[in-house]
Amino acid sequence: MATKHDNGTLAVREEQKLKPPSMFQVYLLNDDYTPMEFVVAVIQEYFNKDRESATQIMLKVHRDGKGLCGVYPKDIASTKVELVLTHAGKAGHPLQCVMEEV
Ligand code: TYC
Repeated sequence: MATKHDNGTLAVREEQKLKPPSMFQVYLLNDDYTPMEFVVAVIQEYFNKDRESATQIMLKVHRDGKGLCGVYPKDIASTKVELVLTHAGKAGHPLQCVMEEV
Protein backbone atom coordinates (compact mmCIF):
# COMPACT_ATOMS: atom_id res chain seq x y z
CA MET A 1 0.00 0.00 0.00
CA ALA A 2 1.28 3.52 -0.81
CA THR A 3 0.86 6.19 1.84
CA LYS A 4 0.58 9.89 0.94
CA HIS A 5 2.33 11.94 3.62
CA ASP A 6 1.40 15.50 4.58
CA ASN A 7 4.67 16.75 3.16
CA GLY A 8 3.81 15.40 -0.25
CA THR A 9 6.19 12.41 -0.23
CA LEU A 10 4.90 9.02 -1.17
CA ALA A 11 6.11 6.15 1.00
CA VAL A 12 5.80 2.59 -0.23
CA ARG A 13 5.24 0.39 2.78
CA GLU A 14 8.35 -1.57 3.67
CA GLU A 15 6.61 -4.91 3.89
CA GLN A 16 5.37 -4.62 0.33
CA LYS A 17 8.94 -4.40 -0.98
CA LEU A 18 10.08 -7.56 0.80
CA LYS A 19 10.23 -10.60 -1.47
CA PRO A 20 10.81 -14.11 -0.20
CA PRO A 21 14.43 -15.15 -0.87
CA SER A 22 14.97 -16.95 -4.16
CA MET A 23 15.58 -20.65 -3.65
CA PHE A 24 18.19 -22.89 -5.26
CA GLN A 25 18.04 -26.58 -6.09
CA VAL A 26 21.23 -28.49 -5.31
CA TYR A 27 21.98 -31.46 -7.58
CA LEU A 28 24.61 -34.17 -7.67
CA LEU A 29 25.84 -35.18 -11.12
CA ASN A 30 26.81 -38.66 -12.24
CA ASP A 31 30.31 -39.73 -13.18
CA ASP A 32 31.92 -43.11 -13.88
CA TYR A 33 34.38 -43.16 -10.98
CA THR A 34 32.93 -41.99 -7.66
CA PRO A 35 31.93 -45.07 -5.62
CA MET A 36 28.21 -45.44 -4.96
CA GLU A 37 28.86 -45.84 -1.25
CA PHE A 38 30.73 -42.52 -1.13
CA VAL A 39 27.81 -40.74 -2.82
CA VAL A 40 25.30 -42.25 -0.38
CA ALA A 41 27.42 -41.08 2.55
CA VAL A 42 27.68 -37.55 1.06
CA ILE A 43 23.92 -37.30 0.64
CA GLN A 44 23.36 -38.47 4.21
CA GLU A 45 25.95 -36.12 5.69
CA TYR A 46 25.38 -32.92 3.72
CA PHE A 47 21.70 -33.18 2.83
CA ASN A 48 20.39 -34.76 6.04
CA LYS A 49 18.81 -37.79 4.37
CA ASP A 50 18.44 -41.19 5.94
CA ARG A 51 20.25 -44.10 4.33
CA GLU A 52 17.23 -45.28 2.33
CA SER A 53 16.46 -41.86 0.84
CA ALA A 54 20.15 -41.24 0.14
CA THR A 55 20.40 -44.56 -1.70
CA GLN A 56 17.35 -43.72 -3.84
CA ILE A 57 18.82 -40.32 -4.76
CA MET A 58 22.20 -41.87 -5.59
CA LEU A 59 20.55 -44.46 -7.85
CA LYS A 60 18.56 -41.74 -9.61
CA VAL A 61 21.79 -39.81 -10.27
CA HIS A 62 23.44 -43.00 -11.52
CA ARG A 63 20.53 -43.76 -13.88
CA ASP A 64 19.46 -40.28 -15.03
CA GLY A 65 22.67 -38.25 -14.80
CA LYS A 66 21.55 -35.90 -12.05
CA GLY A 67 19.47 -35.97 -8.91
CA LEU A 68 17.95 -33.38 -6.60
CA CYS A 69 19.38 -33.41 -3.07
CA GLY A 70 17.64 -30.35 -1.60
CA VAL A 71 16.31 -26.82 -2.08
CA TYR A 72 17.81 -23.95 -0.03
CA PRO A 73 18.32 -20.19 0.07
CA LYS A 74 21.29 -19.06 -2.01
CA ASP A 75 23.97 -18.88 0.70
CA ILE A 76 23.09 -22.26 2.17
CA ALA A 77 22.98 -23.88 -1.29
CA SER A 78 26.36 -22.47 -2.28
CA THR A 79 27.90 -23.54 1.03
CA LYS A 80 26.65 -27.10 0.52
CA VAL A 81 28.04 -27.18 -3.03
CA GLU A 82 31.44 -26.01 -1.77
CA LEU A 83 31.50 -28.47 1.15
CA VAL A 84 30.59 -31.41 -1.10
CA LEU A 85 33.16 -30.46 -3.76
CA THR A 86 35.88 -30.01 -1.12
CA HIS A 87 35.04 -33.32 0.56
CA ALA A 88 34.99 -35.21 -2.77
CA GLY A 89 38.20 -33.57 -3.97
CA LYS A 90 40.05 -34.44 -0.76
CA ALA A 91 38.92 -38.06 -1.19
CA GLY A 92 40.14 -38.03 -4.79
CA HIS A 93 36.71 -38.45 -6.39
CA PRO A 94 35.43 -36.39 -9.34
CA LEU A 95 31.91 -36.05 -7.90
CA GLN A 96 30.23 -32.85 -9.12
CA CYS A 97 27.60 -30.80 -7.29
CA VAL A 98 25.72 -27.86 -8.82
CA MET A 99 22.98 -25.40 -7.88
CA GLU A 100 20.16 -24.01 -10.05
CA GLU A 101 17.76 -21.21 -9.20
CA VAL A 102 14.21 -22.47 -8.80
N1 TYC B 1 28.14 -43.86 -11.51
C1 TYC B 1 28.91 -44.12 -10.31
C2 TYC B 1 29.40 -45.58 -10.31
O1 TYC B 1 28.91 -46.38 -11.06
C3 TYC B 1 28.09 -43.87 -9.04
C4 TYC B 1 27.70 -42.46 -8.86
C5 TYC B 1 26.41 -42.13 -8.45
C6 TYC B 1 28.61 -41.42 -9.09
C7 TYC B 1 26.02 -40.84 -8.26
C8 TYC B 1 28.23 -40.09 -8.89
O2 TYC B 1 26.59 -38.50 -8.23
C9 TYC B 1 26.95 -39.81 -8.47
N2 TYC B 1 30.36 -45.88 -9.44
